Amino acid sequence: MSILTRRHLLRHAALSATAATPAGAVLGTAATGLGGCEPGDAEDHTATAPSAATRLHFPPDFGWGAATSAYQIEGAAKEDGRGESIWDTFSHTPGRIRNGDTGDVAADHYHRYADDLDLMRDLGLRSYRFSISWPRIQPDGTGAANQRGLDFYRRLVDGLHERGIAPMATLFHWDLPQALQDAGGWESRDVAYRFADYADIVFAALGERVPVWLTINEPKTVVQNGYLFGHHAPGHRDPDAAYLVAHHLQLAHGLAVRALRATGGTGRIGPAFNLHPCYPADDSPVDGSSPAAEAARLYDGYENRLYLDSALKGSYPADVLADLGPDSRMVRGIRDGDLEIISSPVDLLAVQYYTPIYVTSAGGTERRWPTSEAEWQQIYPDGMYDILTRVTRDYGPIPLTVTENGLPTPDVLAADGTVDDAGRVSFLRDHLAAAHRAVTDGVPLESFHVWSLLDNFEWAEGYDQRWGLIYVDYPTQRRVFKRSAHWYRQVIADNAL
Ligand code: IFM
Repeated sequence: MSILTRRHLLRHAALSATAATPAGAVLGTAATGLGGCEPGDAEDHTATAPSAATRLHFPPDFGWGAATSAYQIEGAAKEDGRGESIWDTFSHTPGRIRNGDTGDVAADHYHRYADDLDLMRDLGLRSYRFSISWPRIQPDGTGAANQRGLDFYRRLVDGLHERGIAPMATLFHWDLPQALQDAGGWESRDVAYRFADYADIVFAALGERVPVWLTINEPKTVVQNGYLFGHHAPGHRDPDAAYLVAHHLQLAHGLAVRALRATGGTGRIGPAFNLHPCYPADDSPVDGSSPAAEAARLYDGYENRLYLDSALKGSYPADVLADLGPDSRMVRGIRDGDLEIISSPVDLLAVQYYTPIYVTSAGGTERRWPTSEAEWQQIYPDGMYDILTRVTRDYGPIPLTVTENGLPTPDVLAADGTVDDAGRVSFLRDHLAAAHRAVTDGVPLESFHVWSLLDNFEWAEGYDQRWGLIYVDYPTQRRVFKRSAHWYRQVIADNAL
């Protein structure tokens, strides 16, 4: 592994070790600037809507959506036969999660899903992206299906249809059954095949009712946070294992695509990648030969091409393989035929954009824009444009959906019952404007999902960060539309910014 890669890892380790972002550097606090936004952007734009001529109209039938994931909102950790996942184990391990929080109750969505569906309808959503909890379907990760788990998702999907909202289901959003972790987790090639079995069960039960499937949510986050830096489950710090895990996650993706095709159904399917545009910190041309450009290119290999190239081109990037070296567990773990499976044709690509990365000639990184409460997130809306146009340019006109975009803001429920998250309104408006510009320039973007519908369990940050359009008062589980939810409802109704 090269010096650059070690620096890449160190940079992440440093970020992950950082405590909360210093006050004053946070978007949405009174004293801060808004990266990528104009001065005064924290104003309520619902009150100053642009004239019809200057509005940004989205394509007819644009899929306005919001996203969640099972462990982050469902709670009901021990109900209806649900097994344990690695996030149950991890969150109950002292010292792993801020304030000792767990997903045991979360937003209690498992019990309140019908009310939450009504909130989605009130918001005007046309698409809802959620994930299915593998340990609800197969408590130990193998064997017969747990019917009560399937029934929950059947009720959820039916409720979406009744309200005219299209379901978009993610098969895996990090909650691996603990029993499979005990058998080696994603380091074990066999787990990719167990995932395909699980996918078979889910497709048989829900395949007719779910028009869009996503396979694995953010394999890169599992690789980096779960296996390089250890601040996500399963909490390992093992670079050699990490990239073998990347390969097995990609293999699992391809097997699930094939499983859906084998049903003969009409559902569409694709991967969900969090993509970070990587820029040379010295502002030299991205495709140039300056040391910073070269360093940024390898960084891009680890952040983006490792996943994009294998799924969409059928090859791993040569620079990353060379950097890992022929003796790495990943390179040794690639078998004949794997890349054909991984690159099984997909119907769409789900893009999740949060932050850019600026890479120095020495392979380190620099911050250029203010961060949100999530210290890893620089606020740079143009990155949305860059990543969407780049994917279309490099991988062809595959339909795209943005399945996550958002930020945490320091939201407070005021005495008058309102939540004024002006920073979220500014952020979403600027990122949607960038997405619109990409559409104007020919990107086949079909939908956009805000992360997140509800405040929820933000992994190692517990409930400290609030990412939702809808505020959750955890002691009472009361839901309150934030200012951003009112604003988003209007955007959806107008189909325009
Ligand atoms: O909350 C997460 C989500 O689970 C995956 N994408 C990033 C979000 C914010 O960190």
